Amino acid sequence: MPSPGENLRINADRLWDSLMDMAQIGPGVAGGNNRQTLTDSDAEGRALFQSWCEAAGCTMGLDSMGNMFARREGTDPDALPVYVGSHLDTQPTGGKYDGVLGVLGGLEVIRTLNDLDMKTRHPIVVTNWTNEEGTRYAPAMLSSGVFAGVHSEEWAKDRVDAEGKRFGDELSRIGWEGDEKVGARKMHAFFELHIEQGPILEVEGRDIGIVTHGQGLSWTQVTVTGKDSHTGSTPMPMRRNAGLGMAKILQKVDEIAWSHAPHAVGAAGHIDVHPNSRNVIPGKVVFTVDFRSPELEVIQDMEARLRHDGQAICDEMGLDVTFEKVGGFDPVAFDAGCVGALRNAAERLGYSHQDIISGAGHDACWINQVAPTAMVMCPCVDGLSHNEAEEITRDWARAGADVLLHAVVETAGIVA
Ligand code: HGY
Ligand code: MN
Ligand code: MN
Repeated sequence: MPSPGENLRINADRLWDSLMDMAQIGPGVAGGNNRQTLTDSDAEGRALFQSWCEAAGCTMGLDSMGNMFARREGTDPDALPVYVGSHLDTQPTGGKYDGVLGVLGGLEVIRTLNDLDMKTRHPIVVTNWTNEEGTRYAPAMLSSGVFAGVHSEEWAKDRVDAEGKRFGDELSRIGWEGDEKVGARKMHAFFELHIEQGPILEVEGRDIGIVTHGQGLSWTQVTVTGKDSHTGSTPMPMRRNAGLGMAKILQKVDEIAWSHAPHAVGAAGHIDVHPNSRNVIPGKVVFTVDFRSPELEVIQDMEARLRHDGQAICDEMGLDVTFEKVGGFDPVAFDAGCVGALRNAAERLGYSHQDIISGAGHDACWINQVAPTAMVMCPCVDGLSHNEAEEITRDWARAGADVLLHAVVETAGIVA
């Protein structure tokens, strides 16, 4: 089958307009987005996405985890579809492009093929995965994980948020729980376009990152228990300060990550202090340690040292401590064929590019377990993401979507 010509390009203004229109839904307080999963704004964003897909002639599917599928027919209805997509949910102080660029970049592929009345042998399906972020409901990439058979649907639907609201109940409440059995769909391939969420591509002056691997992730929830008491009248030797115990453990987390420089990273982004009152020694602190590395044995070493050193710190301070693994996945190597299709596309289109390892986790990391999968990245300004000031340029969005278009079309097979 013919390769797409180098003049096959997306409509960059249309893509940008759609990104800006979607950004109006679930606005943040500083120019970004707070469109957290299974909220009313998530439902609103889903409805807008569905209206665009239907306007583009797609037929819609919805599975029992709320994963959305917009299908453009191919000439061979029996051929497994090429899937393309990402996520529309955001962090509470999220940006306009994390995830959204991949979903709307996939829709732009469909829109461009419609403009040109181009046919492909394999159908193409644009996907919105529910709860990629894992911020309201841990773990991250929850629904693509259920789709890939990593989590059971029952376990996923029993996850609760900070207010005790159950995932399954919230999915049903917003009206986006489908009848389709999650994971029943079979894929010819899956491609995901995503912003880098780090500084490498911008610093190197590259338009495109060809993602060969995704680093592994480990989330350990730590609960330190001491004793609530008065910050003024409790003598220092009598204190059982869970907050201080957490501080010492987080210092150790930083040391552990640095000990595996330059690739390993570690921090805690989620911290709940109880009772969180100005004049009460914290009697209980719950926090999640996020370790990542491209090497599995490094992740395992960091997890083990957290437990060992954290226990020693708490023993010495007379504190109780528990450790619970609440999320994680091994480092990922993406499909060489799909990676090659993306790299050939960047070459053909004349975009500067380099291979890169993804620092963030993505739905593609799980889908890679059930279908040939690869990712393409574009830079983001100052490498900033998970921040309302997240920004990209129109040209970076164009480059990423052009490369995605070529790889998807080539993999789906152009029917002249
Ligand atoms: O945590 C991650 O890497 C992703 O942004 N959910
Ligand atoms: Mn993302
Ligand atoms: Mn994210």
